[in-house]
Amino acid sequence: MRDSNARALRERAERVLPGGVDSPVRAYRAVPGVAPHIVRGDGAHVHDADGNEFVDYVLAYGPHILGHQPPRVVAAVRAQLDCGLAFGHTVELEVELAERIVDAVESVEMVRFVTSGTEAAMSAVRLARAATGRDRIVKFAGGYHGHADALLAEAGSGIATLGIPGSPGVPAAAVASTIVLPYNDREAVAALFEREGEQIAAVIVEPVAGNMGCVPPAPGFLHGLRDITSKWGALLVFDEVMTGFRVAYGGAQALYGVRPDLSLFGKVIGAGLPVGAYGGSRALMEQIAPSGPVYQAGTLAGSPPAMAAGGAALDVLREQPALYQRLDLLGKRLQDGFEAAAGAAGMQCTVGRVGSMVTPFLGIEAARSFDDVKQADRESFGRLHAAWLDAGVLWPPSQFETAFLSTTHTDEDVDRTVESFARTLTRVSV
Ligand code: KE4
Repeated sequence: MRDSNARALRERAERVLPGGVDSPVRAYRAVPGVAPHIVRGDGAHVHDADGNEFVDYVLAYGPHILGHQPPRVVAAVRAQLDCGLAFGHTVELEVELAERIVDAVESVEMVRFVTSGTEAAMSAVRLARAATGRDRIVKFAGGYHGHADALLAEAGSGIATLGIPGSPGVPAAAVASTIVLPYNDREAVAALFEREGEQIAAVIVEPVAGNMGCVPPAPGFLHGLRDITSKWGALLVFDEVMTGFRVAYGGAQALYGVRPDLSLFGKVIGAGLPVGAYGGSRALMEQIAPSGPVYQAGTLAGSPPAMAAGGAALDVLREQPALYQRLDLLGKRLQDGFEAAAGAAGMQCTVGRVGSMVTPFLGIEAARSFDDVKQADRESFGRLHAAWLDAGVLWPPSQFETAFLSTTHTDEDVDRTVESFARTLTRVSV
């Protein structure tokens, strides 16, 4: 892989952007390679300034479920650009996208759009605290809900990738009401609520963990959270920023049959443009200003081009439900390939997967919690990632990030990825 332009861009970027990036994971600090200088994406592939082409499993960390530049999305955005970018007034596109989400997600009667998953999470926590009159919130180790102070305790994603315990600048008071438990540990949640359930406003959870690599919920875990929170009058918040409209059109809550009180969305509902959203019952959501007293606002919330993009993407997914079967088949092909290759190489490997969210964990046999995945062989992952870069496979540059497939990936893309994985395993000492 040629990378002189990538190196030049990184050097220039590091002079004006901290770490040369606008989001830490893009700095490739946990892997040997240099982040490619991507100039164009189409379908499942991206092209860089050095003339390399990659099959893309980053997909901007989730939005591009339909691949890069899906025609319906591009056309919708182009049409909106001809009308204007932002007006500071409600436009029909916002209402249409909200109606699609309300129609798709049974637990959601109203939504509020914001411009990131972080804003959605912080707003939902504020609403849960206001609605219950309680302060404490429960999150799970390795769970990532954006970078708002209260939620940065033992977070996943970039915090885990960089191995930083939390973040300087977050006052102890900001996380004093945040309780962190092990993911998939229903008993720990039950015991906590027995001790202090009447002080807990909400449990916030990724229904499929995607920010410690892909870790599916253990059988009964999500139903257990629903039962416990209902019993104690706490709210259950599903962070579906990554899983919403990805693992099923109705999200993970439809897939697992658990009805949360509040849901977060992002990524797919913006199809690559900045969007976040939180939603729930009318009784809860009408407590948000100006209907109610809980304040939240945003200059570019409900951005018309972003609403156009998300609306077009959801239309394609709703009109073609077979796309979810296709995504699951591709994900299974990738998982089966990884498992067969690891078996043939006599290497320990467990693959976390739900639909088109996939992560191979090298050197461990099970990945049920953050403690489990922290035991994975990150050095071997780094060598695998570098080999994939050389082979034209763009994989998230961290063991603690989920890879994604799109409806434009082909069996050949997947097979090429597995072949490179197999070749590398024979050289990687695990
Ligand atoms: P943003 O503020 O980055 O839009 O969303 C935060 C967020 C909230 N909840 C979940 C489940 C998420 O996955 C995210 C963001 N995901 C990461 C990928 N692990 C974004 C990538 C990045 O930080 O650059």
